[in-house]
Amino acid sequence: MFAHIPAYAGDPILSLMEAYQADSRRQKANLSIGLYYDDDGRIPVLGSVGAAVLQLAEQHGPHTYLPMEGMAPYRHALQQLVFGSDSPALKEKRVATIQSVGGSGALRIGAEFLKLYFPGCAVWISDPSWENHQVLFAGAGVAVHTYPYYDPQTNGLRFGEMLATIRGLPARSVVLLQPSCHNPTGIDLSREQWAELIEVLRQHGLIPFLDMAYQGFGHGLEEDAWPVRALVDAGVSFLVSNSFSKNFSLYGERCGGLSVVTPNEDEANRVLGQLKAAVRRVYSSPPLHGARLISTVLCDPALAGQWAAEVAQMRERIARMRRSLRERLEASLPGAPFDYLTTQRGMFSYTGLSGPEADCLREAHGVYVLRSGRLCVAGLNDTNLEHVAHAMATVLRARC
Ligand code: KET
Repeated sequence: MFAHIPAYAGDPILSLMEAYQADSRRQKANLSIGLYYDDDGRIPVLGSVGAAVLQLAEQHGPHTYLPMEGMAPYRHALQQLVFGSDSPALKEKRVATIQSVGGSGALRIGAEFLKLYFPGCAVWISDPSWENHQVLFAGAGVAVHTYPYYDPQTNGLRFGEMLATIRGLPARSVVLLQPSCHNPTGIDLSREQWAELIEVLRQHGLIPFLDMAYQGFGHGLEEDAWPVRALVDAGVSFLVSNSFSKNFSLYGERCGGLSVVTPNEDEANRVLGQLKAAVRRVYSSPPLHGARLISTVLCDPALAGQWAAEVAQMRERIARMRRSLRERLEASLPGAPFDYLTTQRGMFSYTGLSGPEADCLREAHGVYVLRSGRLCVAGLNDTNLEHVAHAMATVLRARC
Protein backbone atom coordinates (compact mmCIF):
# COMPACT_ATOMS: atom_id res chain seq x y z
CA MET A 1 0.00 0.00 0.00
CA PHE A 2 2.73 2.46 0.90
CA ALA A 3 5.43 1.23 -1.47
CA HIS A 4 5.32 4.47 -3.46
CA ILE A 5 6.05 6.66 -0.42
CA PRO A 6 9.46 8.28 -0.87
CA ALA A 7 11.95 8.47 1.98
CA TYR A 8 11.98 11.75 3.91
CA ALA A 9 15.22 13.61 3.31
CA GLY A 10 15.03 14.96 6.87
CA ASP A 11 14.88 18.51 8.14
CA PRO A 12 18.12 20.51 7.89
CA ILE A 13 17.87 21.66 11.53
CA LEU A 14 16.08 18.82 13.34
CA SER A 15 18.16 16.06 11.72
CA LEU A 16 21.32 17.65 13.15
CA MET A 17 19.69 17.59 16.59
CA GLU A 18 19.06 13.86 16.16
CA ALA A 19 22.64 13.28 15.01
CA TYR A 20 23.95 15.26 18.01
CA GLN A 21 21.94 13.17 20.45
CA ALA A 22 23.23 9.96 18.85
CA ASP A 23 26.86 11.18 18.99
CA SER A 24 28.62 9.25 21.76
CA ARG A 25 31.73 11.46 21.90
CA ARG A 26 32.34 13.09 25.27
CA GLN A 27 33.48 16.38 23.80
CA LYS A 28 30.67 17.70 21.63
CA ALA A 29 28.74 20.95 21.34
CA ASN A 30 25.25 21.49 19.98
CA LEU A 31 25.34 24.84 18.19
CA SER A 32 22.83 23.81 15.52
CA ILE A 33 19.20 24.20 16.63
CA GLY A 34 18.05 27.38 18.41
CA LEU A 35 18.21 26.06 21.96
CA TYR A 36 19.45 28.17 24.87
CA TYR A 37 21.77 26.23 27.20
CA ASP A 38 22.87 27.69 30.55
CA ASP A 39 26.41 28.01 31.91
CA ASP A 40 26.33 24.35 32.93
CA GLY A 41 25.29 23.23 29.46
CA ARG A 42 21.71 22.47 30.52
CA ILE A 43 18.44 23.65 29.02
CA PRO A 44 17.18 25.71 31.95
CA VAL A 45 13.88 25.50 33.77
CA LEU A 46 13.40 29.19 34.56
CA GLY A 47 12.78 29.98 38.24
CA SER A 48 9.57 31.82 37.38
CA VAL A 49 8.32 28.82 35.39
CA GLY A 50 9.31 26.43 38.20
CA ALA A 51 7.21 28.49 40.65
CA ALA A 52 4.27 28.31 38.24
CA VAL A 53 4.69 24.51 37.95
CA LEU A 54 4.37 24.20 41.74
CA GLN A 55 1.32 26.49 41.90
CA LEU A 56 -0.43 24.52 39.16
CA ALA A 57 0.39 21.20 40.80
CA GLU A 58 -1.34 22.40 43.98
CA GLN A 59 -4.39 23.64 42.09
CA HIS A 60 -4.66 20.35 40.22
CA GLY A 61 -7.22 21.72 37.75
CA PRO A 62 -9.13 19.58 35.22
CA HIS A 63 -7.60 18.94 31.81
CA THR A 64 -10.50 20.27 29.83
CA TYR A 65 -10.45 21.57 26.23
CA LEU A 66 -9.40 25.13 25.64
CA PRO A 67 -11.52 27.16 23.23
CA MET A 68 -10.30 27.27 19.61
CA GLU A 69 -8.68 30.68 20.16
CA GLY A 70 -6.91 29.57 23.34
CA MET A 71 -6.87 30.66 26.97
CA ALA A 72 -8.18 34.18 27.61
CA PRO A 73 -5.63 35.35 30.25
CA TYR A 74 -2.79 33.95 28.12
CA ARG A 75 -3.99 35.82 25.05
CA HIS A 76 -4.38 39.00 27.05
CA ALA A 77 -0.89 38.77 28.59
CA LEU A 78 0.59 37.90 25.18
CA GLN A 79 -0.96 41.01 23.64
CA GLN A 80 0.50 43.23 26.36
CA LEU A 81 3.93 41.76 25.76
CA VAL A 82 3.88 41.95 21.98
CA PHE A 83 2.14 45.30 21.54
CA GLY A 84 2.97 47.09 24.82
CA SER A 85 0.56 47.81 27.66
CA ASP A 86 -0.33 51.26 26.30
CA SER A 87 -0.90 50.14 22.70
CA PRO A 88 -3.60 52.22 20.97
CA ALA A 89 -4.52 49.17 18.86
CA LEU A 90 -5.27 47.16 22.01
CA LYS A 91 -7.22 50.03 23.57
CA GLU A 92 -9.32 50.23 20.40
CA LYS A 93 -9.88 46.43 20.51
CA ARG A 94 -8.72 46.04 16.91
CA VAL A 95 -6.24 43.19 17.41
CA ALA A 96 -7.39 39.59 16.88
CA THR A 97 -5.14 37.21 18.85
CA ILE A 98 -5.17 33.44 19.11
CA GLN A 99 -2.95 31.16 21.17
CA SER A 100 -0.93 29.00 18.79
CA VAL A 101 1.03 25.75 18.74
CA GLY A 102 4.42 27.45 19.05
CA GLY A 103 5.59 30.11 16.63
CA SER A 104 5.38 27.51 13.86
CA GLY A 105 1.66 26.97 14.45
CA ALA A 106 1.09 30.73 14.30
CA LEU A 107 2.87 30.94 10.96
CA ARG A 108 0.90 28.03 9.57
CA ILE A 109 -2.50 29.31 10.73
CA GLY A 110 -1.55 32.76 9.40
CA ALA A 111 -0.65 31.17 6.07
CA GLU A 112 -3.96 29.22 5.97
CA PHE A 113 -5.88 32.43 6.67
CA LEU A 114 -4.02 34.40 3.99
CA LYS A 115 -4.42 31.64 1.40
CA LEU A 116 -8.18 31.57 1.93
CA TYR A 117 -8.86 35.29 1.99
CA PHE A 118 -6.09 36.55 -0.37
CA PRO A 119 -6.18 33.53 -2.72
CA GLY A 120 -3.53 34.56 -5.25
CA CYS A 121 -1.15 36.07 -2.74
CA ALA A 122 2.52 35.15 -2.48
CA VAL A 123 4.86 35.58 0.47
CA TRP A 124 8.31 37.14 0.27
CA ILE A 125 10.88 36.02 2.81
CA SER A 126 14.45 37.23 3.39
CA ASP A 127 17.39 35.61 1.59
CA PRO A 128 18.37 33.74 3.72
CA SER A 129 15.61 33.02 6.23
CA TRP A 130 14.70 30.36 8.78
CA GLU A 131 14.52 27.21 6.62
CA ASN A 132 11.02 26.34 7.82
CA HIS A 133 9.44 29.62 6.67
CA GLN A 134 9.48 28.33 3.12
CA VAL A 135 8.10 24.94 4.17
CA LEU A 136 5.28 26.32 6.34
CA PHE A 137 3.94 28.73 3.71
CA ALA A 138 4.39 26.37 0.76
CA GLY A 139 2.60 23.69 2.81
CA ALA A 140 -0.41 25.98 3.05
CA GLY A 141 -0.36 26.53 -0.74
CA VAL A 142 1.16 30.03 -0.63
CA ALA A 143 3.87 30.70 -3.24
CA VAL A 144 7.18 31.68 -1.63
CA HIS A 145 9.77 34.11 -3.04
CA THR A 146 12.77 35.86 -1.52
CA TYR A 147 13.94 39.45 -1.19
CA PRO A 148 17.65 40.36 -0.86
CA TYR A 149 18.80 40.61 2.76
CA TYR A 150 22.28 39.41 3.67
CA ASP A 151 25.47 40.54 1.95
CA PRO A 152 28.27 38.01 2.51
CA GLN A 153 30.84 40.49 1.15
CA THR A 154 30.23 43.09 3.85
CA ASN A 155 28.55 40.78 6.33
CA GLY A 156 25.85 43.44 6.40
CA LEU A 157 22.44 44.13 4.99
CA ARG A 158 21.53 44.67 1.33
CA PHE A 159 19.02 47.23 2.48
CA GLY A 160 18.82 49.24 -0.76
CA GLU A 161 18.12 46.12 -2.83
CA MET A 162 15.72 44.78 -0.22
CA LEU A 163 13.72 48.01 -0.32
CA ALA A 164 13.77 48.17 -4.13
CA THR A 165 12.44 44.59 -4.38
CA ILE A 166 9.70 45.20 -1.84
CA ARG A 167 8.76 48.47 -3.54
CA GLY A 168 8.21 46.51 -6.77
CA LEU A 169 5.79 43.93 -5.30
CA PRO A 170 2.12 43.86 -6.26
CA ALA A 171 -0.29 45.20 -3.62
CA ARG A 172 -1.41 42.57 -1.08
CA SER A 173 1.83 40.63 -1.35
CA VAL A 174 2.82 39.23 2.04
CA VAL A 175 6.23 40.37 3.31
CA LEU A 176 7.65 38.21 6.08
CA LEU A 177 9.94 40.16 8.41
CA GLN A 178 11.70 39.41 11.68
CA PRO A 179 11.53 42.31 14.15
CA SER A 180 14.74 41.36 15.98
CA CYS A 181 17.44 38.69 16.28
CA HIS A 182 17.13 37.71 12.62
CA ASN A 183 17.36 33.97 12.05
CA PRO A 184 19.81 32.93 10.62
CA THR A 185 22.01 36.01 10.15
CA GLY A 186 21.75 37.86 13.48
CA ILE A 187 21.53 41.10 11.47
CA ASP A 188 18.57 43.41 12.06
CA LEU A 189 17.34 46.61 10.45
CA SER A 190 18.09 49.84 12.30
CA ARG A 191 15.12 51.92 13.48
CA GLU A 192 15.74 54.35 10.60
CA GLN A 193 15.64 51.48 8.12
CA TRP A 194 12.46 50.14 9.69
CA ALA A 195 10.84 53.58 9.35
CA GLU A 196 11.75 53.68 5.65
CA LEU A 197 10.55 50.13 5.07
CA ILE A 198 7.26 50.69 6.91
CA GLU A 199 6.54 53.68 4.69
CA VAL A 200 7.04 51.48 1.59
CA LEU A 201 4.82 48.73 3.05
CA ARG A 202 2.10 51.26 3.81
CA GLN A 203 2.24 53.11 0.49
CA HIS A 204 2.22 49.93 -1.60
CA GLY A 205 -0.62 48.19 0.24
CA LEU A 206 1.56 45.21 1.24
CA ILE A 207 0.73 42.80 4.06
CA PRO A 208 3.56 42.67 6.62
CA PHE A 209 3.82 39.41 8.56
CA LEU A 210 6.21 39.81 11.48
CA ASP A 211 7.69 36.67 13.00
CA MET A 212 9.01 37.31 16.51
CA ALA A 213 10.62 34.18 17.97
CA TYR A 214 13.34 35.79 20.09
CA GLN A 215 11.71 38.68 21.96
CA GLY A 216 14.09 39.78 24.72
CA PHE A 217 17.21 38.09 23.31
CA GLY A 218 18.42 41.12 21.33
CA HIS A 219 18.24 44.39 23.26
CA GLY A 220 15.30 43.87 25.64
CA LEU A 221 11.67 42.75 25.76
CA GLU A 222 10.33 46.17 24.84
CA GLU A 223 13.14 47.18 22.49
CA ASP A 224 12.92 43.98 20.43
CA ALA A 225 9.21 44.55 19.81
CA TRP A 226 9.75 48.11 18.61
CA PRO A 227 8.97 47.33 14.92
CA VAL A 228 5.59 45.87 15.97
CA ARG A 229 4.70 49.10 17.73
CA ALA A 230 6.06 51.22 14.84
CA LEU A 231 3.73 49.40 12.40
CA VAL A 232 0.78 50.08 14.72
CA ASP A 233 1.76 53.76 14.89
CA ALA A 234 1.96 53.91 11.07
CA GLY A 235 -1.67 52.73 10.87
CA VAL A 236 -0.79 49.59 8.88
CA SER A 237 -2.80 46.35 9.05
CA PHE A 238 -0.51 43.36 9.62
CA LEU A 239 0.04 39.95 11.18
CA VAL A 240 2.50 39.06 13.92
CA SER A 241 3.42 35.59 15.12
CA ASN A 242 5.31 35.17 18.36
CA SER A 243 6.90 32.23 20.11
CA PHE A 244 7.54 31.61 23.81
CA SER A 245 9.70 28.56 23.09
CA LYS A 246 12.99 30.38 23.62
CA ASN A 247 12.27 33.24 26.02
CA PHE A 248 10.37 30.95 28.44
CA SER A 249 12.61 27.93 27.72
CA LEU A 250 9.38 26.01 27.10
CA TYR A 251 10.21 24.50 23.72
CA GLY A 252 8.19 21.31 24.05
CA GLU A 253 5.06 22.95 25.46
CA ARG A 254 4.44 24.57 22.05
CA CYS A 255 3.38 28.05 23.11
CA GLY A 256 3.00 31.03 20.83
CA GLY A 257 0.45 33.37 19.37
CA LEU A 258 -0.86 34.87 16.18
CA SER A 259 -2.17 38.44 16.21
CA VAL A 260 -3.78 40.31 13.35
CA VAL A 261 -3.96 44.10 13.61
CA THR A 262 -6.97 45.53 11.79
CA PRO A 263 -8.39 49.06 11.43
CA ASN A 264 -11.39 48.55 13.75
CA GLU A 265 -13.07 46.28 16.29
CA ASP A 266 -15.62 44.93 13.84
CA GLU A 267 -12.94 43.70 11.41
CA ALA A 268 -10.92 42.29 14.31
CA ASN A 269 -13.94 40.25 15.44
CA ARG A 270 -14.49 38.81 11.99
CA VAL A 271 -10.78 38.02 11.56
CA LEU A 272 -10.75 36.32 14.98
CA GLY A 273 -13.72 34.21 13.90
CA GLN A 274 -11.87 33.06 10.78
CA LEU A 275 -8.70 32.31 12.74
CA LYS A 276 -10.80 30.14 15.05
CA ALA A 277 -12.28 28.40 12.02
CA ALA A 278 -8.76 27.74 10.70
CA VAL A 279 -7.71 26.28 14.06
CA ARG A 280 -10.76 24.01 14.12
CA ARG A 281 -9.91 22.80 10.60
CA VAL A 282 -6.29 22.03 11.45
CA TYR A 283 -6.02 20.89 15.10
CA SER A 284 -9.28 21.93 16.79
CA SER A 285 -7.89 23.65 19.89
CA PRO A 286 -4.48 24.44 21.40
CA PRO A 287 -2.72 22.61 24.25
CA LEU A 288 -3.39 23.60 27.84
CA HIS A 289 -0.38 23.09 30.06
CA GLY A 290 2.09 25.61 28.61
CA ALA A 291 -0.60 28.29 28.40
CA ARG A 292 -1.39 27.73 32.08
CA LEU A 293 2.29 28.06 32.97
CA ILE A 294 2.85 31.21 30.95
CA SER A 295 -0.33 32.94 32.08
CA THR A 296 0.48 32.06 35.71
CA VAL A 297 3.84 33.80 35.30
CA LEU A 298 2.69 36.80 33.29
CA CYS A 299 -0.46 37.51 35.33
CA ASP A 300 1.49 37.62 38.63
CA PRO A 301 3.53 40.86 38.87
CA ALA A 302 6.25 39.27 41.04
CA LEU A 303 6.67 36.24 38.77
CA ALA A 304 6.49 38.42 35.65
CA GLY A 305 9.30 40.57 37.06
CA GLN A 306 11.34 37.49 37.87
CA TRP A 307 10.81 36.18 34.33
CA ALA A 308 11.90 39.49 32.75
CA ALA A 309 15.08 39.37 34.86
CA GLU A 310 15.70 35.79 33.72
CA VAL A 311 15.30 36.82 30.08
CA ALA A 312 17.83 39.61 30.71
CA GLN A 313 20.24 37.06 32.18
CA MET A 314 19.93 34.81 29.14
CA ARG A 315 20.46 37.81 26.85
CA GLU A 316 23.56 38.91 28.77
CA ARG A 317 25.02 35.42 28.80
CA ILE A 318 24.63 35.18 25.02
CA ALA A 319 26.37 38.56 24.63
CA ARG A 320 29.21 37.39 26.90
CA MET A 321 29.65 34.21 24.85
CA ARG A 322 29.78 36.31 21.68
CA ARG A 323 32.61 38.39 23.17
CA SER A 324 34.50 35.35 24.46
CA LEU A 325 34.33 33.44 21.16
CA ARG A 326 35.45 36.55 19.29
CA GLU A 327 38.43 37.03 21.64
CA ARG A 328 39.50 33.40 21.35
CA LEU A 329 39.25 33.36 17.55
CA GLU A 330 41.05 36.68 17.17
CA ALA A 331 43.87 35.34 19.33
CA SER A 332 44.12 32.16 17.21
CA LEU A 333 43.82 33.82 13.81
CA PRO A 334 45.08 37.40 14.09
CA GLY A 335 43.84 39.68 11.32
CA ALA A 336 40.81 37.54 10.41
CA PRO A 337 37.49 39.38 10.83
CA PHE A 338 35.45 38.14 13.78
CA ASP A 339 33.73 41.39 14.72
CA TYR A 340 30.50 39.95 13.25
CA LEU A 341 30.21 37.84 16.39
CA THR A 342 29.58 40.89 18.55
CA THR A 343 27.70 43.05 16.03
CA GLN A 344 25.09 40.37 15.29
CA ARG A 345 22.27 39.94 17.79
CA GLY A 346 20.23 37.12 19.26
CA MET A 347 20.86 33.40 19.39
CA PHE A 348 22.57 33.04 16.02
CA SER A 349 25.66 34.14 14.19
CA TYR A 350 26.25 33.65 10.51
CA THR A 351 29.86 32.52 10.36
CA GLY A 352 30.44 32.27 6.63
CA LEU A 353 31.50 28.62 7.13
CA SER A 354 30.64 26.52 4.07
CA GLY A 355 28.65 23.26 4.10
CA PRO A 356 31.81 21.11 3.88
CA GLU A 357 33.43 23.18 6.65
CA ALA A 358 30.36 22.65 8.84
CA ASP A 359 30.62 18.91 8.07
CA CYS A 360 34.29 18.96 9.08
CA LEU A 361 33.49 20.76 12.37
CA ARG A 362 30.93 18.10 13.16
CA GLU A 363 32.80 15.01 11.97
CA ALA A 364 36.28 15.87 13.20
CA HIS A 365 35.46 17.92 16.32
CA GLY A 366 31.90 17.11 17.42
CA VAL A 367 30.88 20.76 16.94
CA TYR A 368 27.42 20.93 15.39
CA VAL A 369 26.53 24.02 13.33
CA LEU A 370 24.08 24.23 10.43
CA ARG A 371 25.44 23.60 6.94
CA SER A 372 24.43 27.18 6.08
CA GLY A 373 27.17 28.29 8.49
CA ARG A 374 24.66 29.37 11.19
CA LEU A 375 26.04 28.93 14.69
CA CYS A 376 23.84 29.05 17.79
CA VAL A 377 25.84 31.20 20.20
CA ALA A 378 23.40 30.29 22.99
CA GLY A 379 24.84 26.77 23.00
CA LEU A 380 28.29 28.01 24.07
CA ASN A 381 29.44 27.96 27.69
CA ASP A 382 32.70 28.38 29.59
CA THR A 383 33.32 24.63 29.39
CA ASN A 384 32.90 24.08 25.63
CA LEU A 385 34.11 27.50 24.43
CA GLU A 386 37.79 26.62 24.22
CA HIS A 387 37.08 23.45 22.26
CA VAL A 388 34.69 25.20 19.85
CA ALA A 389 37.12 28.08 19.24
CA HIS A 390 39.98 25.64 18.63
CA ALA A 391 37.84 23.57 16.22
CA MET A 392 36.69 26.67 14.30
CA ALA A 393 40.23 28.03 14.10
CA THR A 394 41.50 24.67 12.81
CA VAL A 395 38.83 24.54 10.09
CA LEU A 396 39.36 28.18 9.11
CA ARG A 397 43.13 27.80 9.03
CA ALA A 398 42.81 24.88 6.63
CA ARG A 399 40.86 27.19 4.30
CA CYS A 400 43.75 29.64 3.83
N1 KET B 1 10.27 31.62 13.79
C1 KET B 1 11.60 31.66 13.79
C2 KET B 1 12.27 32.83 13.17
C3 KET B 1 12.33 30.62 14.37
O1 KET B 1 13.64 30.70 14.36
C4 KET B 1 11.65 29.52 14.96
C5 KET B 1 12.40 28.39 15.53
C6 KET B 1 10.26 29.54 14.96
C7 KET B 1 9.59 30.59 14.36
C8 KET B 1 9.44 28.43 15.54
O2 KET B 1 9.26 28.53 16.88
P1 KET B 1 8.48 27.37 17.69
O3 KET B 1 7.84 28.11 18.80
O4 KET B 1 9.52 26.41 18.12
O5 KET B 1 7.49 26.77 16.76
N2 KET B 1 13.60 28.15 15.22
C9 KET B 1 14.52 27.15 15.77
C10 KET B 1 13.96 25.82 16.01
C11 KET B 1 13.42 25.10 14.80
O6 KET B 1 14.02 25.11 13.73
O7 KET B 1 12.36 24.49 14.97
C12 KET B 1 15.80 27.13 14.93
O8 KET B 1 15.89 27.85 13.92
O9 KET B 1 16.73 26.42 15.30
